Amino acid sequence: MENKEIAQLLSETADLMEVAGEDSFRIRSYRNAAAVIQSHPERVAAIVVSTDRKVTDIPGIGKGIAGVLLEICQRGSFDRRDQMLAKYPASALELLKIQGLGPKSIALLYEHHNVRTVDDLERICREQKLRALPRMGAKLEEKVLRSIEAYRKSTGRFLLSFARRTADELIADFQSLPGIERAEAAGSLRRGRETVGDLDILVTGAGAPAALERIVAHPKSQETLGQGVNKASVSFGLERLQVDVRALAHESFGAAMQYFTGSKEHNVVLRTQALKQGLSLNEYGLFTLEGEQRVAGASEEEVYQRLGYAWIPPELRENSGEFEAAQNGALPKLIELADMRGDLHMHTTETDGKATLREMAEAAAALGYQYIAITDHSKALAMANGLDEARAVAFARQVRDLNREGLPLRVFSGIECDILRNGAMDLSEDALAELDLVIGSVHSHMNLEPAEMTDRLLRALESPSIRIVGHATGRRLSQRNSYPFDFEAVAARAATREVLFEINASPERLDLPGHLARVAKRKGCRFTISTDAHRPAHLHNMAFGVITARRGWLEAADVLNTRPLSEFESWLKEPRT
Ligand code: DGT
Ligand code: CA
Ligand code: CA
Ligand code: ZN
Repeated sequence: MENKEIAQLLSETADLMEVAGEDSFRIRSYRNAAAVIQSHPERVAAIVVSTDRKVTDIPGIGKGIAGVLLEICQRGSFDRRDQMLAKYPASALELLKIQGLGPKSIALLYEHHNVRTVDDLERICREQKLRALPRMGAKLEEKVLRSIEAYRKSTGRFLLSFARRTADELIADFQSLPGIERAEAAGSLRRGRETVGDLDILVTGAGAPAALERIVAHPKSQETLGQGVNKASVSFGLERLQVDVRALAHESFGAAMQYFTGSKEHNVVLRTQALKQGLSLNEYGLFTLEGEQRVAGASEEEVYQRLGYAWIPPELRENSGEFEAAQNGALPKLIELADMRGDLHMHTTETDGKATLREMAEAAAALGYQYIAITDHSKALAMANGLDEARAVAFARQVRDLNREGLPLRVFSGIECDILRNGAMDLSEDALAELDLVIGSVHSHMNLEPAEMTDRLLRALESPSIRIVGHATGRRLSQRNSYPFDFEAVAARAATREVLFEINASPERLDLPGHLARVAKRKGCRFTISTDAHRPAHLHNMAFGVITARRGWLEAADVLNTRPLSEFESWLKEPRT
């Protein structure tokens, strides 16, 4: 069993114990152990079962937890967890994912109204019974209903980053089998959607049938959902991500990639187009209607070309104008990861980051960047120890000195300055002017009326210092919807003020989403793509930001931090009013 899975069992149990109102000391010990195990560099399960090592040698793991770990390794669960699951249905864990509801509220709802599932919860809210409970109220009832809606939208879907990781793991596994020619992911993952419903993996070569055997027998496969000659489906990992694996003949690979990449809407148009030309298109190839002769299928390019289109990048296959563009030679030359020259949003130990400026600079230099901006938080984010004016100015000076002393790449002093509720910047313009780069972001008061939120953002755009709007919609994938506001009005003003939109590459955000980036581009906006890294490993998330930009039809020229250092510096020095 992997560390992550063990950690999950422990923290789920802690959650349920909290609902049960149990001793907080025990709860904390499970939570702490979960954190320790999750970040332990070695597989804890291996230590538990080894004869010459003791799991209690890991700092933070005591005798009690050691016993629990042994039980988990022996039978995949432990006493306490079984007790909790006997008391509360596993669906109570789901209730904890509804924003605005803590364990105490869930316990109350369970006690008074036998709320066991999200459906139960919704009914109780609609019947206005939640507001009558102690410390609740009508406002919370509304909030919970909105959270349920957000949760339903997200549920059953997985973050792109997680889907990518799982697919890469499986593809590497398949490729280690003999006789595998190609193994690739299709579906929404290949289109770069921000969340993915299930994985679609296609395999060719003499070894392809063995890949189907392999996925069914995989130690992490929880359940076989279907198994045939050409296809196997399993539910994979503790997260129960569905994985569909298809074995294909070499000459069908292109047609199959095309078909299973989708989207459905895109494929409908392409099939219709084929029929108009007397051809039929399916996952095996492109065929003549009479005689059923194959005219294309080994590669996607030949399928598109035979039908009169240039090859369409997967990120554009949403039936939103890509066919016209592909017919007229008007497809964009989409931005690529290799175009990126810098990363303009990251945090350090100065606020809530986990690494120092120098560590972040070294990690960024290793990625081949020419420059970065360090953009720690401002004082309104007190929880993150945000910078006040004095600290911000001192930080700018410190960065100037460090650059002189020598850094592995050029570092700019920046700040991610909070946009306050009224649209004012959190720090004085005098202080902001000392910094090289100012990102303005909303982190609070996200439940304003749309008109008020629009005004707030419009006012922020009037700041002489703001150069970039950070994660403009505020969404948190699977957790929180965007706050509603008039995006087009804000984009139009941003274009006039020459303030850029960030595409935040953090997998939980991917904000702006692709479709809004496209809207903003039409309004004349330009962009940055940055990771919002809180530790060096997060710098790799740039890839997800670039995919999101591609879904917004963006080219390298639309994105400021594809520019070489000299050009970026002249942009920084442009006079502002
Ligand atoms: P997802 O998994 O919900 O994130 O989205 P997709 O796009 O990966 O959808 P999925 O896994 O149901 O199907 C993969 C692709 O197969 C889909 O994008 C288009 C293609 N496809 C074409 N026709 C059909 C059809 O009739 N049914 C299904 N299920 N897929 C189809
Ligand atoms: Ca899929
Ligand atoms: Ca599928
Ligand atoms: Zn932020």
